[in-house]
Amino acid sequence: MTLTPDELKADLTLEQLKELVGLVEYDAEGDVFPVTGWDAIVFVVGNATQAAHYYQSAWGMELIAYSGPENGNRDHKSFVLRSGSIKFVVNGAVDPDSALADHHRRHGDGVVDIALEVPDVDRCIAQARSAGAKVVREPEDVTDEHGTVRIAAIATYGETIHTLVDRSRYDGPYLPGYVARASTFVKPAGQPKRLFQALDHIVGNVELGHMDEWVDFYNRVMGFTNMAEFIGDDIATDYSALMSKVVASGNHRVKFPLNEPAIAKKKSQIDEYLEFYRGAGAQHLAVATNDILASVDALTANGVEFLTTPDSYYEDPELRARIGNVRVPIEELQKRGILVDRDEDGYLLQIFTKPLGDRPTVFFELIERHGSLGFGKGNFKALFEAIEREQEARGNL
Ligand code: TYF
Ligand code: FE
Repeated sequence: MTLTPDELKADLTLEQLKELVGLVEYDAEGDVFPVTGWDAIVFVVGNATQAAHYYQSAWGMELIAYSGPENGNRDHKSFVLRSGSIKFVVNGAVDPDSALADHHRRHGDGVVDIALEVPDVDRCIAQARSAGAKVVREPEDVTDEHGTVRIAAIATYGETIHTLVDRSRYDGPYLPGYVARASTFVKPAGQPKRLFQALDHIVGNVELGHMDEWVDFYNRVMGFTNMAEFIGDDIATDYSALMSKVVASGNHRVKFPLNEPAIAKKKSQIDEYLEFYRGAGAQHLAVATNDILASVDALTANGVEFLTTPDSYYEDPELRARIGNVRVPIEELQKRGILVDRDEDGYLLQIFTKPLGDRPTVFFELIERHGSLGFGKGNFKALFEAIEREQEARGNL
């Protein structure tokens, strides 16, 4: 396993990345759809100019590229931001007749494209097509003075797509059509260099009864394998009101939990999402940090709001016994509302933000892994109770 160019640029070592996001060794021979890693996560937002500021000022991201009316793109503004090995792209309509304006009216702020870097775009498209996937962009070379990218795209759940990019012959800041652009924003003194270093997983919410269909899509079309962690009927009816299964690329760089609503005692948070997003879409992005305490402190100081965790969670003797020793006293986690879970491979620390935009749809998770390859199964009850408190405050429970 080697590092991708973006991981190299982020000064990560393979060992650090393995620890951060839980990579596994796998046999690349026979992979029908080889994926190198995440390329970029593309958002449509109501105001990209201000969203780009938010991702810099609140999330400590760095502006690296731009496309907009000043360089010939009269349709929309597009800002490319980076933190460690992750790129976020925020797009907002300039032209009132832009398709993005329409997309935004229907879905609100959200993820339109989970772009993946692949070594062989044509091979992936041939595989996807033969497995019945919808190809929304045929493979093509796009060239500028920085070189050539080969690019194509397939549809996934809702109106979300996976762009597939081979950028091995390209050294521009993002894609042809973009110019390099640096942040003018000055970081607050004392803030860590980065608040997150990598992307761990992106969760998709799909309609009732469709989870297995999408698990099957990722199995058949993209050769992803199922991970052990899932939320079945048993957990669903008692408190989560959702079912969930996880698929991952061969080396686990790319992990996609997939949720569907479940009929339970309360209205499912997944139904609330589907109602306000107007269909299936990306629910949360989990970003990996190697110091979740410092990240939460900086984000909180920058005005980012997290779900709260009651003191009873930390005082539960069963939890304490199960968790054992972690790298800091439990009180340090309690002060910040950070959740902790342990499994046979190790432990993880995690915390969830409130929804990022105006609609109760997409949110972020911060995750610090110490060996655990899971998703915080032991925290599901406390987490879903916290989400339901928010849902209730919004009048959607
Ligand atoms: O990604 C996961 O599975 C965990 C748990 O609505 C989770 O972060 C699952 C569903 C959900 C929120 C969190
Ligand atoms: Fe998660």
